[in-house]
Amino acid sequence: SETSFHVFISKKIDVLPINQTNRTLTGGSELTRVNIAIKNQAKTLNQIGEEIHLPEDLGMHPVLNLDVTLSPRNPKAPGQFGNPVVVPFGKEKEVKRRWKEGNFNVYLSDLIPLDRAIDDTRPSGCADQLVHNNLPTTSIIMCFVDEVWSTLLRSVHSVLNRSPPHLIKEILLVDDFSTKGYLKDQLDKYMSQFPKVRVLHLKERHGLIRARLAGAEIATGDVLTFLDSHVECNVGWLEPLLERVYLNKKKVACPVIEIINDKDLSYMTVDNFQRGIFVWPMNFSWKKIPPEIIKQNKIKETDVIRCPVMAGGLFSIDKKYFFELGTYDPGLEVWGGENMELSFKVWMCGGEIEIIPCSRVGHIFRKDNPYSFPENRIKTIERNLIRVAEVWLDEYKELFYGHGYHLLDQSLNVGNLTQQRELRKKLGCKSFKWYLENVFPDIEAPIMRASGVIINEALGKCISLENTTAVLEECDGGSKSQNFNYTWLKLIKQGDRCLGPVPVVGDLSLYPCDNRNKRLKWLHKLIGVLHPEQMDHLILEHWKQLRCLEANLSGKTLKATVCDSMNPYQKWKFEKYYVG
Ligand code: LR7
Ligand code: MN
Repeated sequence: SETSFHVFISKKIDVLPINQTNRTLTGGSELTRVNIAIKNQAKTLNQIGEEIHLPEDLGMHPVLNLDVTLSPRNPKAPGQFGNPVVVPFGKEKEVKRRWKEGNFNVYLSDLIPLDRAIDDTRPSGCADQLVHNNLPTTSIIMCFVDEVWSTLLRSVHSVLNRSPPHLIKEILLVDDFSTKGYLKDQLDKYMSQFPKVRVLHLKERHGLIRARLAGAEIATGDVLTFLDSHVECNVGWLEPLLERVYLNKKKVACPVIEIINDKDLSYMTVDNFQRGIFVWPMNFSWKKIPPEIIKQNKIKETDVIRCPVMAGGLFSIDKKYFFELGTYDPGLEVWGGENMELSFKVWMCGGEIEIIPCSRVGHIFRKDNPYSFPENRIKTIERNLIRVAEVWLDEYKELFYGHGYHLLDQSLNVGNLTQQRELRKKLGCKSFKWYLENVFPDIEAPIMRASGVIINEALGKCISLENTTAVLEECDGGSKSQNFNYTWLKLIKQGDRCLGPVPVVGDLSLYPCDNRNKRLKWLHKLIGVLHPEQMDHLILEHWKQLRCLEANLSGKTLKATVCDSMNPYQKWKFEKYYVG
């Protein structure tokens, strides 16, 4: 379009920042040739460092650095400028007593101004980046349950104080059936002084996922911006997020999440070069971009960072796109997993998740949820994750269950998944394998734990299948009947059948595989990974007695029998082990 600068770098489409002072576009580091359309005129950047001068009127302006807190009424007030606050002498008991109201230093939060100033922590260059004049408007959606009064208010004030008013369509505060009196009777009154703030009181506990959806349903802005209810938005935070969504409505833009310390309420910046990732069994984590990669690719502090998953709480998404994607799975309860679900959905169905370094928002990180879960906390989160795994992970759900082994055994009722699976089909989303290869290629995700022939220590012979009976033979890696896969769910597979003992007799045979059948599961401690020369038992844990796979002295047959830790006829090794 006339005013956007889509830059085509081979197949990737990205957007180059425009230098505002001399209005130039410069070819970046990894580009060889870049075609740009400016006001419908094609121009080409042929090499790194080459510049294109832009026309006078781009329909853009430098980010509005609005911050009404910059000359605070009371610069000496505790916590001003994001400084740490010291607990006054003699108040330690009160601090302790009030801590559990929010699982952070509630006493100090009440002490610091609701509109305190914080440092501008943006990397240099952010303040003069250009954004479009016609950015979409946004609805801010903040849901909360029993949030502390001063942090909730500080969150709202930080939005009002540091956002361009014309871009805020409304601020929706969704009260997820709080029990605290002040959130019922005082909040509406306090917020009535701000025409843009609306409070929605839910009639029953929805959990954060459905509470956000309740907000999204009534939102009237073009973009939805979700925030937690204990944040402080920093100067210039909003426009860079909306700019990304404006450039491409399938971009989901997240701010850099900075830290409001739970003990002294100080505002602390964080390392820019981090991606949001997950570790099995699907726990969110940050991963540093290695310095050599930063150097190699000349990644700048202001460069957008593409993330396999988002942290969850803070992001802007085009409203129409959010609904096209089918929002969140409304079957997710209370807390957890929804960030995985939305991230997989966005990437696999054609969108992108980005962290925008020029947008920064502080968040109080706490050790524990300060509110109650209607049902068991751990079970609730696990149930959510199982729903996500069952809909999005394809064959990789074995890794999920393999790392959270108990998840497979649970008699948890995860509810109906038909709708979610159909949605994925309808949207024509890509496979989880595609996601891993293209979005998260640095994850260690081998589908098998070990594979190839299975060698016996005493005999140096390998397990082979004659029809469906297991026997021993001279090893031959090329032989199909000697090749097995050892899966995350502890099955020893050949094709789609699994090795298991014949009841009572103990001979080995092939059975139809069943991920939940404990009687087919072999524990193998995989010391082969660390010491390739060592071998270990293959143990059936779930028979009346522990059973180990043993080669017969004759060197022909094998059986599952009483374990003997020293016996080399009971020690085995797979040809190849995978780390993951
Ligand atoms: O039942 C509930 N109803 C609610 O309205 C439970 C919670 N909530 C509200 C709650 O008041 C808060 O405003 O939902 C918001 C998030 O809950 P938190 O603050 O207890 O969550 P968190 O900050 O510990 O956890 C992160 O992961 C969650 C997983 O479901 C959500 O996605 C949170 O939004 C998310 N927070 C962030 O991404 C901030 C940075 C954390 C990191 C890394
Ligand atoms: Mn939070």
